[in-house]
Amino acid sequence: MKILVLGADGYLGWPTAMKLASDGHQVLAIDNGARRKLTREMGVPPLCEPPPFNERVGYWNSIQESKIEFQVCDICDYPALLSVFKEFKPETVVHYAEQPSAPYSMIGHEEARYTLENNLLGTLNLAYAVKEVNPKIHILKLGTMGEYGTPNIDIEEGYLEISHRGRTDRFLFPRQASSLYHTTKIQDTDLLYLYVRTWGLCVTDLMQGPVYGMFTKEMGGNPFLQTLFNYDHIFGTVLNRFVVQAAIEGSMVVYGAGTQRRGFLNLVDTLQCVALAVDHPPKQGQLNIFNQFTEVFSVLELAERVKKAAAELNLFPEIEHIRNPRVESENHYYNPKNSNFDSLGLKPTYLNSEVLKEMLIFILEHKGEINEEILMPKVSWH
Ligand code: USQ
Repeated sequence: MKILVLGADGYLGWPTAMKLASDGHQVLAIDNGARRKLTREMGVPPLCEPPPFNERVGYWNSIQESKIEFQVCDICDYPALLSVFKEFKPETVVHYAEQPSAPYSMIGHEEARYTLENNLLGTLNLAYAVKEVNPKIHILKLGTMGEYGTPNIDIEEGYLEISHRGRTDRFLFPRQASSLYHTTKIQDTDLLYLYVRTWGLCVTDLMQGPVYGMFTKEMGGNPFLQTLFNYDHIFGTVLNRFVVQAAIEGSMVVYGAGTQRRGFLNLVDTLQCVALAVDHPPKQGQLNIFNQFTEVFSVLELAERVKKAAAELNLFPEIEHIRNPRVESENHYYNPKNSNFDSLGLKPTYLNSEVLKEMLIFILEHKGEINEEILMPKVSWH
């Protein structure tokens, strides 16, 4: 299949491009360098920054049969995006090209404006390019479990049937996010749903939980093929941060009580889910929504698991609770469904000591490169 990967230089985009190429697809990887630029501007570089996008793709192509084409393109530039579509003629588009950080989106007006503009305009341009070039192209869009928030009812996969005054209808599941970033994902879903109903587009929206991990089969332990691994307070996801904090025997910083619960998954399962979704496109005029996580944990449970795995390596980090810099529920009901990927055949990689120790050992080897100044949160919602 001809697959366009938008945002192919990022934490998820690069491993996805390699995986889809290895699976035999013809991959065109697109990126505008935003993730590296933002982390540079904020002074929060990733651990062992891999070579620039063009060099990384060039290196992959020099050692692999399955080549990846690449192009620098900002999807907010509609004429540029349209010409990519017209030349490459993709059958599937995987869309990761968004500002992905909740804390970044809450820094101030400029960051909020950028997040809103970048994420919504990119999605709008994508919908228009697909309509213009071929409405049958399958759009695979990365959404987030954070769109649902933490409602006091079970979270279904995308839709909810509601009976009201004797009548029944099916709606998008109620959404109530707790950051501007997560809100742009809700708005993306609304935009795509509009064009699914109006133009008959064919969309899969992946409601993904926080991802952890740094290794995939295609990287093969090669530092040139490593993904961007952020552990800072803006771009690092919680478990990746805890593992780095544990490796330096610092404090694993739990926001508030740590009783807030989320659905997590390993990076390798993100790739599995995307590959399964590529192989199972919706019908024309259909929006499929899949909840993409494998296990639910509270933040405190994660910290305790990391502490236990670290002890097996003679590392003794502390768990430190600080006032929650975010406005989010800490004590809440949480029962999200995730049976769609199970029925497509997902084989989860569960979080255990071995998974954590493999990460800890890698991080220990690069301990000297860890910047302790970027660990404590400096962005507050309050
Ligand atoms: N948290 C801590 N300590 C930390 C960092 C986070 O206790 O050092 C807590 C947060 O308060 C939150 C939870 O851990 O309750 C998850 O935070 P996170 O930073 O790992 O995840 P989040 O900001 O929600 O965003 C991440 C990705 C985003 C993706 C989302 C999935 O950055 O792109 O959409 O996970 S979800 O959270 O399900 O919406």
